[in-house]
Amino acid sequence: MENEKKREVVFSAIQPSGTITLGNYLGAVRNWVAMQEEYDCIYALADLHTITVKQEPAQMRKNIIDAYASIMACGVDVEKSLFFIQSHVHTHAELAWLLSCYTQFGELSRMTQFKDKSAKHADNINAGLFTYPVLMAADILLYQADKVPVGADQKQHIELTRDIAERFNGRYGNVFKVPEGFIPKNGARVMSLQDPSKKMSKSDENVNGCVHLLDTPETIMRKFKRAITDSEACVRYAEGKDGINNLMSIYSAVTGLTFEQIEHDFDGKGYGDFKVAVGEAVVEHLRPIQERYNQLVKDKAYLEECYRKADEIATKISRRTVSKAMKKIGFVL
Ligand code: ATP
Ligand code: LTN
Repeated sequence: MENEKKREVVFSAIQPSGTITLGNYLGAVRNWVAMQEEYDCIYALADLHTITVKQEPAQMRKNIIDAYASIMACGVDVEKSLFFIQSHVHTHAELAWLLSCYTQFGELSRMTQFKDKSAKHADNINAGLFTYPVLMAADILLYQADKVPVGADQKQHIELTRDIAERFNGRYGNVFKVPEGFIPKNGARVMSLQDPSKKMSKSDENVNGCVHLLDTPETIMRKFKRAITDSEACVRYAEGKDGINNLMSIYSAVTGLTFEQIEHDFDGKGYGDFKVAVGEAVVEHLRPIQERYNQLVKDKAYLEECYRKADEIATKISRRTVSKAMKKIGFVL
């Protein structure tokens, strides 16, 4: 028999902190789907991460199930990949504690997401918000992941994960695989439609800035028609044209057209026509995802069957890494 090459492991996660956005989809989830063919993929709903900001219990329960169904609707296939719920797999919290003792206060203080989120939630700068990247490092290192598909905003957290892994390995020998981030060329940083200097975010206070995967076609069209642009009225990609650059990136990501082709197709046309075209392309791209979502979310028993199965397998795989790390540290197992 031919010696089959072992496939590389991919790990990523998303917080079920609200409905999934076009930014989450183009920056991360779309790549999760594409990578399933070539890699052994492991994906999680990072529900433990969400409580670093205030959550309302009933809404949180709904968000978790909705996010699970949404990600499946995007094309994460539970027959090909593991897709589990972080809090059900207890090794995540365990390894996070261990790794927190190998992470420096100074390193965590430099994380820009912590600085941004503590400015935004000044009344609740809890220890979890600060140690958030350690839990994320644990998520990744538990599965000995080679590649981590994320949007550009997570680059700093991936570098920290590598530093923690290298530090631990330096002291105890080869315990963790040192992972690499996988950031897409197009779509890595989808910006707010209302303030193109800020990333599109689930928690944007201006609802028109953010397109959600499950927005109705009318809502999507309205948000794109109102998108902030500039006064040049010429569809071309250039420095200082953040609004148009963002719309061109979105259009390119959903149609596969290059920037040159887009500039050519819209030569002589105004921003009004372009915004309608981008809106329509996004509506069409999301239509099959929304249809699948509407079917999946009706069958709660099936969703539960899927995550319970994955939770169990993830527990088994990740337990091996925790045991190895604990043994090396000096715990009596
Ligand atoms: P929150 O607004 O609650 O902080 P978030 O929308 O920033 O959440 P996460 O759930 O933490 O996102 O991120 C899931 C994935 O989506 C990550 O890989 C992240 O890099 C990616 N992502 C988030 N926002 C964008 C964006 N605007 N453009 C591209 N990728 C994004
Ligand atoms: N922090 C991530 C979500 C996340 C994640 C992970 C991403 C939690 N654990 C592990 C990749 C790998 C975010 O996108 N804000």
